[in-house]
Amino acid sequence: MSTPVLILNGPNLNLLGEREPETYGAATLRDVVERCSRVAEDIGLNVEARQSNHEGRLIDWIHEARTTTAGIIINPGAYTHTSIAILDALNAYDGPVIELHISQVHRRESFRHHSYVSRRADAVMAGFGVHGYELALRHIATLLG
Ligand code: CA2
Repeated sequence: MSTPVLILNGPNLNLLGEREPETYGAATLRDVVERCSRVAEDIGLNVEARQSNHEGRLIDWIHEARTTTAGIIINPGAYTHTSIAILDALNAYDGPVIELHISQVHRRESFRHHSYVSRRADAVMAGFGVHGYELALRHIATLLG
């Protein structure tokens, strides 16, 4: 088995598919993880998916990922726009990092236009809907060779 890619989702993303389908679509987080697992199998990757509503827990998982994962796909939720602590944790991570947003954040409120995480991310995706997770996985596969 290859070293896994971590798919990390931040606050409120556990509600995917339950609220605001016009912004975030109808798929649940479980659907997203299932699709990613299938894609990962096709392209010879392994995925591990985690979600938390707590900043510190996300940071602990990023620290743990330093020795256990080959790359990180992160949707930090609203912490994108507020968390220097998550940026610092990602700065201590050596593998590829892709920042992902389901919605096209630059078309939304101005407070969603700035991202701390983007200073570390090797690639940033926004507006691809939940399909973005699969695209990010394929991109990380090319980065990992
Ligand atoms: O577009 C994205 O993926 C976001 O990272 C989602 C965050 C938002 O704060 C960012 O600005 C952009 C919010 C996640 C909330 O997720 C929900 C999903 C379904 C229902 C309610 C909230």
